[in-house]
Amino acid sequence: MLLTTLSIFSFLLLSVFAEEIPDYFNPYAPIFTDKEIYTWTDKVYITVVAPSWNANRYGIDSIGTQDSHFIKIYTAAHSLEPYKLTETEPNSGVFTGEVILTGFLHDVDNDGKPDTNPRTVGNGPTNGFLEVDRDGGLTISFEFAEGVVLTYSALISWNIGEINFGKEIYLIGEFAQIIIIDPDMNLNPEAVDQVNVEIYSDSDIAGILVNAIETEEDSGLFKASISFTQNTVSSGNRIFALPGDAIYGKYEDNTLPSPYSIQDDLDVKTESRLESDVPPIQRISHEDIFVADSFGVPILEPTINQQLQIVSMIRNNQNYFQSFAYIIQVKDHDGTVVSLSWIQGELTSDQSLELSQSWTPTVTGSYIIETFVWNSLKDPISLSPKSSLSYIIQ
Ligand SMILES: [Ca+2]
Ligand SMILES: [Ca+2]
Ligand SMILES: [Ca+2]
Ligand SMILES: [Ca+2]
Repeated sequence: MLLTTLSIFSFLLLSVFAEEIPDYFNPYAPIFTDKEIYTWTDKVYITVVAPSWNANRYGIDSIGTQDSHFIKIYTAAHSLEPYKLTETEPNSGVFTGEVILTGFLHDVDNDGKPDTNPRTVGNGPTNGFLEVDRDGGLTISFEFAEGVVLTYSALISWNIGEINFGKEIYLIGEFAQIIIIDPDMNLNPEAVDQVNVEIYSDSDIAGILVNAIETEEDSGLFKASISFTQNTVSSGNRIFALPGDAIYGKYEDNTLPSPYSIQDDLDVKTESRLESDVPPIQRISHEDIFVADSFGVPILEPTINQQLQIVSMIRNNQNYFQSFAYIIQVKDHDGTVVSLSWIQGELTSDQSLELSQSWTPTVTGSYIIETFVWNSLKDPISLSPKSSLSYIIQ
């Protein structure tokens, strides 16, 4: 049978070479792979265009295992030979196969244990495994005809991982998506892999460790969904974060390309922000101010040298903590500020708070009392509309 096939092949080859042959018979370019650069654990799809090896137009032929016409798939240190490729259709003359690269022993998540299973085994067309190094290449050779060996090489390299949040800003109540792209962590191209990612916030620097799951068996793209809490501690995929916090994602890449060393690692980081779903100006409500005595009894006709309390009530309209700076400013009829003071503090979820500040007028006349609620004195954002009230001091 083998002899028959070979003799038919020889005949075809001779007759083909006897004529001026079309380009696709060019023996120096018929081996292809699906990529030019592979990572250490990729699946490699191989195609060889060899119409002259289509011995039977009505049946599926194969190449690579016939004596002295072996296909060899190899690196500097490891080799699969012979390796069979099979015809895609009975009369295509196109032969394909797959090989899974298995890398070398290496700890990819820094837990002290290697995470790969390097092995070199298989005879094709789809059952091959081949150990490869971080750098260097992979070569496929095919002894196409007596003394004519075709070779094709692809490169192997690790990649620097990327990390991103799905959005630049998240609102309270939304889920955040963290995305890590590192083809080197697609350790098994036929199964869903996962990577670890650290998530932390300004309010919880310790943060959480989250598993990001590969989106498909062979994608090298990993995702995790994160929720935010303002009322409970961080746990699982839930991170404690307050509005205004930066949210951080950090991936430790232990598979770095040259010139990094194989043992090097690199923290790859990204940042997003959590914002309140309540517009800033509505976050705190602010009741009308009034002037009272030290017992809180309103004074309708204040007089000079009387110690007055400027009283108001503020309320947090959010179900989480809010820091504030409450500013009280008194201006005389010329617009000159005669008293300026502030109170800084924090409101818990939906908390109401009565605030009072004393003022003792020393000159008769008309005054305007104004109050403002900001988030802080340093980086002020108004959390409530300004309140003002006119008084005549007698
Ligand atoms: Ca055929
Ligand atoms: Ca490990
Ligand atoms: Ca995978
Ligand atoms: Ca990597």
